[in-house]
Amino acid sequence: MDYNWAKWKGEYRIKIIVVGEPGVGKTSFIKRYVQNKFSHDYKSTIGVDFALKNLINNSNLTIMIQLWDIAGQERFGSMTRVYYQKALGALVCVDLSKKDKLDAADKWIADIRSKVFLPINDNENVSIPIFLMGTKADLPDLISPRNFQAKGNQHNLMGVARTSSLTNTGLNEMMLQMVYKIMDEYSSFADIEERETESDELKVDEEHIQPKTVNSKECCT
Ligand SMILES: Nc1nc2c(ncn2[C@@H]2O[C@H](COP(=O)(O)OP(=O)(O)O)[C@@H](O)[C@H]2O)c(=O)[nH]1
Ligand SMILES: [Mg+2]
Repeated sequence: MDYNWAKWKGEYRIKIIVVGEPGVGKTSFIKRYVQNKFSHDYKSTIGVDFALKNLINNSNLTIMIQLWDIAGQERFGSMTRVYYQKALGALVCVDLSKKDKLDAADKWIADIRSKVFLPINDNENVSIPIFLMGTKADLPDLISPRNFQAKGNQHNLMGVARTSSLTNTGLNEMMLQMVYKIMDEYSSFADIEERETESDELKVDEEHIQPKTVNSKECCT
């Protein structure tokens, strides 16, 4: 795929949430992609954590990816709304070496689609883009590419990718593809400058409130 990043200028931040059953390799993916490290030790994640990576960083354009790891909450099969808040994309992870676990993707996709929306105009919300991420492609006896793609089609997902964090296969291409599509369709939600303008408006409101407080103090001493 060809990418033409030059069509955007400015500073963008994209929150992407990473979900899926315990042990599928979510934390390993984030570690590999952001720090280029891999470990075989299984440590379940405690607490919501996120990692930042600059995908593009030149004088005209900065695209920062914020990858949110799950908080051990994956045990409950769904996540809190806070975790999903302001996400612009989701990676639903399934372990390619567990043929009977492909359907676990269904409930994660349903959970995301019931909890997070992008208001594209005054009366229309859309669900965020979702990628189906197959993990551990280095192992034998994998879910077939055909069945895997069929799962993506069944849910009308933005894309599917077969990856391995152990061998660092497919991760960069998957992220480029996903972020490019998010920028193409939803860059206004990722634009940091637009977001700062929003918070400036909030500050103005606070200033309106402050003088009242001062007045009331003056009145009563
Ligand atoms: N063979 C192989 N093992 C992996 C891969 N990614 C993760 N693992 C292993 O799978 C286990 C669970 O990984 P982890 O990232 O903690 O899963 P999480 O619970 O989804 O965060 C660990 O023992 C990892 O070393 C991979 O690409 N290939
Ligand atoms: Mg984890």
